[in-house]
Amino acid sequence: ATTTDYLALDLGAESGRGMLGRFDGERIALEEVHRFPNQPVKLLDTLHWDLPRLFDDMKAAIRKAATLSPGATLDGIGVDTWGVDFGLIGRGDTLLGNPVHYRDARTDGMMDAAFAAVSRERIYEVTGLQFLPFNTIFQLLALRRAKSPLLDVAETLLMMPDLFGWLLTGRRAGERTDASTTQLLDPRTGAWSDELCKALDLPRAILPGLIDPGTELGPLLPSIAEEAGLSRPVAVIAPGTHDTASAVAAVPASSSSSSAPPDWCYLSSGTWSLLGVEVSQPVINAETMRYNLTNEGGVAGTTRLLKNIMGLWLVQESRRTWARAGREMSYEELTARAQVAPPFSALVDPDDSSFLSHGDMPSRLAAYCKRTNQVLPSDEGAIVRCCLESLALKYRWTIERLEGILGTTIRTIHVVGGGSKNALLCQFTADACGRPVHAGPVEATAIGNILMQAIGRGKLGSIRDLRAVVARSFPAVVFEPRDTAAWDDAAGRFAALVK
Ligand code: LFR
Repeated sequence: ATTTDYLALDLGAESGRGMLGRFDGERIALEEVHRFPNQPVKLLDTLHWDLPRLFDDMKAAIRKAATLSPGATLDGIGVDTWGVDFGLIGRGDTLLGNPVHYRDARTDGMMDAAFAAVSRERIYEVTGLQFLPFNTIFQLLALRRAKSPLLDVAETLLMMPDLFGWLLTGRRAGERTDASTTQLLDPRTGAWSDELCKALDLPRAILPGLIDPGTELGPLLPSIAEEAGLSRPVAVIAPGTHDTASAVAAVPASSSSSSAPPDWCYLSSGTWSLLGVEVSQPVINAETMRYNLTNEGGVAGTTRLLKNIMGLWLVQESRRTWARAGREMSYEELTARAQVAPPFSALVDPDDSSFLSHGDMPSRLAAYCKRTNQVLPSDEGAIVRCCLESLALKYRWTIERLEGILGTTIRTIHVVGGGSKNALLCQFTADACGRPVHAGPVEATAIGNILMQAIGRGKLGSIRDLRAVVARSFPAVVFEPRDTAAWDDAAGRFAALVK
């Protein structure tokens, strides 16, 4: 069989990477061609993404991929990023400012402002999306309330991956999986919600036309192709452009049947921990609202019923705090110290809103512990251990809620993404949840991106085939549960913390 070559441009909140995937019809071989930091920039009081820098790094990745692929050709290029953030485009292809970081404080108070115009229940009923203060809907409301001039002149809103797609091709389109993170899309009709736009006075006309994952956006602009040294035109294909959609597409499980919920869950583990189940229809009811579960759009018409759990952000931001104070440590070193720290000294609900923004994380963890009559030890190992144990306990809590809502039993946890490399967290997860953890692949997001391009090009048939390719190419590492009694005790303590 002929092999085909695809480039995934996968941008995460901490770093981006260009991954070249060579697909021979059976297996995929992956090569990292370029890795680059993603450093937000504060301008006056607002935290921005550094779009020009990131785009330049994407072009560097294309250049390197062209050098590595035989004949300097590619069969596709696809972009995925985190959700909710966007850029605005005005007349004559004018980019209106740099996109703002979802952790920026501009959305403070916006959820309540929205609920004054349309009830929380109604927003949930229409969108099925969990309430996170940074959802696009609240960012747009913040712009409106600040009387931003941008909204007066914007022609088109493009989500981050669509924005890069536009810079690569000149075409404006909204890919569905990322559109589903806005809280402005009705998952039942698949259309933008006129009702919510009207109720909140948001400009419905700037929301783009929608395309499905696997759609060719257009050819790479000739000037970029030439700059990269590509020998012939390359198609830019929209994968599941929301990183979580791509990551879950590449979970090496047997695909869900079309009706019954599957007996496995996924945990896409990176800056965030996205834990949930793949379902065939959105599940929107009083319980999913109560537990703030979300229904995000997946590839091939699937829905991800999941919870956003604060994730390794707790450790990443602690590490940055220590580094600023001159105590620089690698993740490996921090994890090794956590491993030998005493168990269950203090527990936190990782999703406490005080942990959301940038800044001194250890102090916020300590303040949380104080508020809940616990003492957080001051050494780094104990703090990281507290974060990892608390995450594992929140995973258990979430799985139990999902099982109750779906009336199903979850037997296996598939952990994908960077966090699947953290053996301590994987073991904690298996122990806390009393279920085996199948860890890997680490680069699930890039793999899902690449194989969705292959589907778009007709080289692969279905999501089931896609997952079989992943399972053949990347054997999982299995962590069996042990030591579950100690975790049962901790789970009792933990439950009291979660409101
Ligand atoms: C993960 C992710 C989550 C989304 C968060 C913010 O990278 O895309 O799915 O809730 O980032 O956009």
